[in-house]
Amino acid sequence: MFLEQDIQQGYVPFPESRAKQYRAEGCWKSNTHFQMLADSVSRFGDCIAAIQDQKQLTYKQLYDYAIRYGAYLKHKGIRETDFVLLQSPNVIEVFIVIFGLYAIGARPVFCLHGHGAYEIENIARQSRAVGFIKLCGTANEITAVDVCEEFSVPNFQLWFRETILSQETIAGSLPQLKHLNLDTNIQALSSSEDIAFLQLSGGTTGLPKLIPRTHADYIYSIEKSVEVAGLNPQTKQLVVLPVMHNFCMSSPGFLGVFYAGGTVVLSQLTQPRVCFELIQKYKIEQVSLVPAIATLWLNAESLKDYDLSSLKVIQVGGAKLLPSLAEQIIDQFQVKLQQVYGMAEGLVNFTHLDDTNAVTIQTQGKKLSHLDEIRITDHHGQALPINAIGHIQTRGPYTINGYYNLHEINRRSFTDDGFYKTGDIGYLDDDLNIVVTGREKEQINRSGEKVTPSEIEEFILQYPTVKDVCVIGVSDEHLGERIKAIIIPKHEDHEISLKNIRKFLTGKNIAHFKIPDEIDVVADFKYTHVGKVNRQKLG
Ligand code: OOB
Repeated sequence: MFLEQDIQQGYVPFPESRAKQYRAEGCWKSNTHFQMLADSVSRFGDCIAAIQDQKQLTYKQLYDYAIRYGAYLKHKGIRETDFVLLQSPNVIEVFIVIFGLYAIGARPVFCLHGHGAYEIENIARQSRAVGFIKLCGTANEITAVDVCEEFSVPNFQLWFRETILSQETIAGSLPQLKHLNLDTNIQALSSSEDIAFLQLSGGTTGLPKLIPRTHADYIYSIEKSVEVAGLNPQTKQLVVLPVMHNFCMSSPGFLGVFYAGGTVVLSQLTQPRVCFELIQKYKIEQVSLVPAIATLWLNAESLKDYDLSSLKVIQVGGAKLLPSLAEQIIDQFQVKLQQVYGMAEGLVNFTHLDDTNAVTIQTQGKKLSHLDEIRITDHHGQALPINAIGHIQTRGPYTINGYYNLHEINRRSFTDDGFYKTGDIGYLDDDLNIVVTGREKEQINRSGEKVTPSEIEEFILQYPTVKDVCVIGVSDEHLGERIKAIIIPKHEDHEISLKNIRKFLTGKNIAHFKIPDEIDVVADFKYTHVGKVNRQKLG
C-alpha cells in the first residue's frame, strides 16, 4: 500500500510477472516481520528468545517490550513508513528496538557498528531518514550521534542515544519501557510486499548503497535458511558477527532462530576465550563465522581448555574459505561445516548438512530457492556452460531489482532482464554447486567487511604531504585481507607514518574498519604496460 510512495523515491519493484509467480508458488506470504514475531510468541511465548550477559528475554517479553518501545518512538514523532537509522553493538536491547520499529511500521536502516559520522551522514541523506537510534556500549562513548548532530540533512532531526550497560537490567538501560501510560494500540498498516528495511551494501562505489528488502522476500529467505541450516526450537545459536550484518541476521541468523523458536546468545567480542566460555556455558549448537574469526578460534591456545562438544554446525561465509581452513574446522571442532555464500542484495547459497566433505570443503553450495536463477557469463554477458568460469549474475524471489534511489548505479549493476551483477567470479559444477573463485571489481574483504580502495585513497590524498596513494588488500592470516596504503610523498624528505595517517583518517570520522593496517612509502608505483598502476605488483 505504500509502494507508490517508495517508487517515487527511487525503489525498483519486482516486475509483476515474476511477483505473480513468487506469490503463486507460496514463496511470498502475507506476514510482516512483526507478525512473524507474533507468530513465534503464540508458539514459544515463555521460551527464552535471547540472552546477553545477565539479561534475557522470553519471546513474550521481547514482543511486549517492542510494543512499548514502538509506542515511545511514535510518541516522539516517528511515523509509519519513516526510515530510521539504527546502529548498535551486539546487545540484547537491539532486538527490542528493531521490533519496536517494525511494530509501528517504521523502517530501520541497518548501519554497521563500525560506521563513522561520515558514512552515517551519507546514509541519512540517501535514505531520507528522519532520525537515528544509536545504542552505545558505554556512557561516555563519543559516537557518530555526537558528531552528527551538526548534520544538515533535510528531515533528519530525531536523535535517540541509548546507553546500554551490560550489568543493568533491560528496563534500566531502556528506561522508556517503563512508560506504561503510552498508547500501545499501534497497529501498523504495512503490507508484506512493502519495503521492510534498508540494508547496506559493502559496495564497490565507495559509500554504502541502500538495499531495500521487503517483508515477504526477506521472510522467505529466512524460512528457507532455517530449513537448510536445520534450526528448531532447541537450537542455541551464538551471535558473534555484527548483528546488523545480513549473514547473522537472516542466513539463518538470529531471525532464523526467532522464526524457529530457539535461543540466541549474543557476544560483543570475537575473542576465543569469551566465545568459548559462552559456547560451553550455554551448550551452543550453531554459530556463523567469517573465515578470519574461524582462523582466530582455531589458533587459540585456549581451545583445549573448553568443552565445545555441544557445537554441531559452524557456518562460514562472507569471504572465501580456503579448503585447508575448511578441513581444519571440521577436524578440530568436530562439527558439520556449512559454507554460506551470500550477499545483502539477496541470493544466498549453502552447502547442505548431508553433503560429502569434498563438496563442503571445495564449494559454496547450492542456491537457497528453486526459483533463484544463477547464470555465469562472459565479458559480453553471454551465458557460459557448466564448469566454465565467469561472472556470477542472479535474480530471484529475494534478490533486489535495484538499489534504493540510485538510478545511475542501477544501470551498471543490473542487466536489462533484471539480473544483479554480483561482481563475483566463479562457476557452477556438475551438481550445480557454486564455486566462487574471485572478484571482478576492486574490493578489499577485511574480515568480511567490504572496503573500496578508491574511497580510502581519496581521503589519504587530503593528507598535506601525500602526493599520490594506492590502497590495496594484502593477504593476511588472521583478517583474510588487510588494508595497505602505498604512498608517494610530495617531497622525499617528508616523513609519513602509519600512526599519523591513522590519526588523520580517524579525524575524518570514517568507519574504523576502513583505516589502513599498514603503509609503505615509495618513490613511485609499478605500472602495467598500458600505464595503469599495477595493483598486483604493489603488495
Ligand atoms: C555477505 O554479504 P555482503 O553483502 O557483506 O557481501 C557480499 C559479498 C559477495 O558478493 C562476495 O564477494 C563475498 O561477499 N562473499 C563471499 C562468500 N560470502 C560472501 N566470497 C566467497 N565465499 C563466500 N562464502 O557477505 C553475506 C550475506 C549473507 C550470507 C553470507 C554472507
